[in-house]
Amino acid sequence: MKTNTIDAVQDQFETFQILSEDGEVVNEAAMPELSDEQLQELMRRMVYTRIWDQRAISLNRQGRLGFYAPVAGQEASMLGTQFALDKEDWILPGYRDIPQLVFHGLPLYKAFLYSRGHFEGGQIPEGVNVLMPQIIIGAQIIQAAGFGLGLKKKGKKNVAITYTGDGGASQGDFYEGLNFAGAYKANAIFVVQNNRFAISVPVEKQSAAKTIAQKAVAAGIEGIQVDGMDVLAVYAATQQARERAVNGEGPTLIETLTYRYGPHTMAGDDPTRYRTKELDDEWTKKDPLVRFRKFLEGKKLWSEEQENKVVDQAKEDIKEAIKKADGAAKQKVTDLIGFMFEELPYNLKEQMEEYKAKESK
Ligand SMILES: Cc1ncc(C[n+]2csc(CCOP(=O)(O)OP(=O)(O)O)c2C)c(N)n1
Ligand SMILES: [Mg+2]
Repeated sequence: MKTNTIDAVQDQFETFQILSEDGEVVNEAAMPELSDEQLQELMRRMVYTRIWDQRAISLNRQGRLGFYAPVAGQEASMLGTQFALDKEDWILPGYRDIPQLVFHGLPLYKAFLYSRGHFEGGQIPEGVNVLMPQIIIGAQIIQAAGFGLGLKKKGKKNVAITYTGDGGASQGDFYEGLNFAGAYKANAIFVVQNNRFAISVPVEKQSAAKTIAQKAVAAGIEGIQVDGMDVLAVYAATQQARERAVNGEGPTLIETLTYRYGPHTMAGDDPTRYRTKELDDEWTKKDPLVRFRKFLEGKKLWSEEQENKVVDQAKEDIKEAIKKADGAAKQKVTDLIGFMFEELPYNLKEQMEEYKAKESK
């Protein structure tokens, strides 16, 4: 009797890579068809996001932003996936996935208002196909399965893409969502950004599985593990997953191997308590910006001058966006109550009256 199916399955999940850590092409056959301008745009977005992350961290320390989950290190995973989407595709993010929303059309000042817990940060402009970030770990997986089924039933050639972390892949919702999406061949893409830690818990302690990608097998869907520091590999894997989904071939689970250079959030965790310097150093060498910059420089598509231009632009945009966020009307209790229900229940009607009276004083 043979029961060693685990090895047979998980050994198939090799890490898909196009660029080596030195920016050399190691998989020419998988190279996506991107124009020089598109390649430069990918780099621009990653540099922009790195600067924005640095500014967001210092604005948070100054008390000028609220909740913030740093993204440095994860730019290729975030922006490589988003770059493969159509404007009409839908993004169902987690709390760290703000860059994808902004590059899908959410104005930057709204991202800042979201960070401040201001309701305007949650009001998505018409035509921007994103949902608000989910804080409940794994909840968006089930929503994406349903959303993807909805798109399919409407005959849309579009996908719902959702993001969670390695920790999210340990949740019940994750398995339920994948299974449902597989059963109904929903137009969905599930991205697990495996940054190796769920706050302080290492991925090795969360699961006996060698990869998260292999969890696709039990749901009967496609699964791939990608080098999440290689923006071209991430892009190519997402583009393929998208093609399959819109052609009725069902969902895909994409695991990106990545790392967050900063803390979990700005609420006060100290990564030195749960990560070694050796591990940090190992992943610093894999920096997605350094790798892609080397690749582009080799093709004479990127220069210090271009980089500086992006840095200046990012700083300028952030200044403008913060100014705009500062200009938002002060949030009132009646705003919060008013947005909760279309028809207020009696107890909230009472509270509404009470606060209206207080606020008018
Ligand atoms: C259902 C639920 N349980 C616990 C938490 C608290 N919590 C917030 S973030 C987090 C870790 C998530 O780790 P991971 O999925 O790897 O995502 P990452 O933050 O690393 O991107 C936990 C446990 C939560 N928000 N929701
Ligand atoms: Mg994680």
